[in-house]
Amino acid sequence: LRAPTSLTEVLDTIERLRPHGGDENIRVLIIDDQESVGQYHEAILQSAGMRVQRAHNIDQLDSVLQQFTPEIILLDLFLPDWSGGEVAKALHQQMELLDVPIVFLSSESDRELQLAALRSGGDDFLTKPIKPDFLVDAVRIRARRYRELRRIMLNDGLTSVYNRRSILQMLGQEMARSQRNNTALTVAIIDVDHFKKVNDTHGHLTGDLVLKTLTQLLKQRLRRSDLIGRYGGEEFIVVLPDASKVQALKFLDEIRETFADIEHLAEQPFKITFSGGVAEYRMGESQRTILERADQALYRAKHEGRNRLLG
Ligand code: GH3
Ligand code: MG
Ligand code: MG
Ligand code: MG
Repeated sequence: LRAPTSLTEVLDTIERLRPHGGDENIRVLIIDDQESVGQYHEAILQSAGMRVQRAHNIDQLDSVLQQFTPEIILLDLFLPDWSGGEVAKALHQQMELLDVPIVFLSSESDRELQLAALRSGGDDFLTKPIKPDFLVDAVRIRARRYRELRRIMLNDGLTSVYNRRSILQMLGQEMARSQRNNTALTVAIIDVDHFKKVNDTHGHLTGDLVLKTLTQLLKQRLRRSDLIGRYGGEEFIVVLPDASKVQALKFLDEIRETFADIEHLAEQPFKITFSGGVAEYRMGESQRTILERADQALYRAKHEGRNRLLG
């Protein structure tokens, strides 16, 4: 194994790698029992602008994964208490890491043993020692592809908010968290009023733009921890952790007013509104129940004249 290089060599490497990175903050997890090796790889990847966390044993791995979601994992094959293959299998069994690329980084040069490791669930095999710029490129290419696929998988194609499947999954996670920490959680269903008329009068492309404007406004105005997803057609789910029903109604009502004032561009500019139903999570209730309650509130909001939020 190549020992950590001289300072000049490290600085040279940093200089060479700088032009590419810095902007994308790729999250890399390095699992290697040898701390110095992990540190060396970390220094290389950090100098290319990546965010790196290291684990040198199984306890560290557990605690790192509790607060860090890697976009690629570099995994040593030879570890004192566990084999890299077993670790790869265990990692891929976790929901969050189901499809994260796992790249073995090992001095093993025997092709048969490399293949055996890959069969256990790794995606690729790189051999140590590895050239710094090769390591950076190998990591960057795979992590970018993972990030892109994940974006397509989780987001709605038109509005870029979460799609139905992912917002529902996240709602489930937030409900569990709320229950665990005994904190408030409120869910809203928002539905554009008389949206069919926009399509009929101004065309579908204009309708699409209205949906994009609405989601952009929601993204701008809501807090970072709030989650927005497309439930269906012109219906959106907003998940507001740590917000009571009263607080959520207040946030969303300001957004409702702003939206109602927007002049949408078309041959004949027009205004449009939305209605919403809000429900605060009751400990232990099912996802289906809370969504039903929000939907019933939405139904009342429509019934009572639209352009309003009820809970
Ligand atoms: P209400 O106030 O009762 O909600 O009336 P509405 O017209 O908004 O509701 P309705 O469910 O009758 O119509 C929803 C329309 O949304 C019908 C559908 O064509 C349109 N729609 C659904 N998804 C899209 C989309 O992605 N783009 C566009 N332009 N229209 C969409
Ligand atoms: Mg090792
Ligand atoms: Mg609707
Ligand atoms: Mg509607």
